[in-house]
Amino acid sequence: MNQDDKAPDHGAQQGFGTRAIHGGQQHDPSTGAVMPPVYLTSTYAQSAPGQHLGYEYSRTHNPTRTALQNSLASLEGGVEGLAFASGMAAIDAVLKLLLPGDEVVASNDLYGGTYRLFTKIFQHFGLVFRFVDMSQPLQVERAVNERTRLIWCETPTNPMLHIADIAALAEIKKRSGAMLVVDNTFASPYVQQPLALGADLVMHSATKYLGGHSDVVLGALVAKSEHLAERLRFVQNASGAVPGPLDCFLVLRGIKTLHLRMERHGTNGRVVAAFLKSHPKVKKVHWPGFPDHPGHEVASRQMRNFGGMLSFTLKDDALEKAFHLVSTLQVFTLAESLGGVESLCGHPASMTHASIPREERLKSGLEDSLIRLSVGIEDPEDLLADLQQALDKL
Ligand code: P1T
Repeated sequence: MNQDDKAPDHGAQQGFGTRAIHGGQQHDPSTGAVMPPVYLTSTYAQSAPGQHLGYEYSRTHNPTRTALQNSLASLEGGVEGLAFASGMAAIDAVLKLLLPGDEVVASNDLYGGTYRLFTKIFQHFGLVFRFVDMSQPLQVERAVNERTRLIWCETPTNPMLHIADIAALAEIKKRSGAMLVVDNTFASPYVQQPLALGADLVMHSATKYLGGHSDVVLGALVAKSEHLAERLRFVQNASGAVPGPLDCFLVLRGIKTLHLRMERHGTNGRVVAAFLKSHPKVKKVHWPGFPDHPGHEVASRQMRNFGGMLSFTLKDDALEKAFHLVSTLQVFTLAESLGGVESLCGHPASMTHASIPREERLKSGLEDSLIRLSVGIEDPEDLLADLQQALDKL
């Protein structure tokens, strides 16, 4: 497989499931292996200086990574996919396209690590961040000025499940000349296609739904234009935060069942959300599938289903009760991360979002007692029974 070979164009016209399995893939030319070999090599022989088969050094290119990157491009409908050592490394690469004085308008509800990277690292290099409620396009419009280079959007957001209208943001970015990046981690490419809605770049923590089995940490970007892909490819190689070939293989294997898993995450998410909403000990459930969710209309338009993520608070808001609940669940494991086949629960204020100051968390509605669920693909009755037993013990 030559890294310059463009993946066979299985085409956006083929269905998502077919692309998840075949998109950008070719059988190994030397053996016919159906899955790409895990190329555990750091370097490649040259017959004379500069004479090689398209691969020189594995920071720059590795055939297993090429196979994954081609798959990512096919799934998101972009010109090129780029894989990174983690989701954070992918975000880091995007921010490195900017210069001191450039401004970023970002969602005020974001994964805690993204907020930390923005405010504790890139702010020190002279970038300016403006955090707004992206479910209100007017707030974005007001925050954008002639120095804005990037609009950074999570939708649905982590952990409040706020919904931003990607097509409306794309209109704003067109007028401003900024680049629109969508962190598509919570939705996955099966559920939401940001590039088709006008975004320039999609980012993923592939650690989550793309990998799908909680066994790998990896990040991804998919660019809509060749120009953007080229700039990011430069950063990927120059900074060097690339994933190893085994990790690329694991994500590629996960992707092959993405469509099936996301269907089940969606139906289980719906069942769990409805159960919690009707439970007398639950105060509020954040899930965009409810008709009374403020983002429901936009989510119905831009998402294929409402995914498997939700968050909720208990009545009387006692922090000890939230701690008790997450510690009493048995099928749901108390752990960071999301998007795997197994159900997880978490307490964002002390875990995934602890690096965001409390005043900032409260601005986006992230209360101290909020509980987040990543609903897996187990039998739904067992998930409900687990929640019931834990709520009964409060
Ligand atoms: O963990 P990593 O692969 O580096 O991805 C970072 C990241 C980026 N964007 C979103 C929306 C994320 O949720 C994450 C990682 N999130 C968790 C670990 C979590 O439990 O929320």
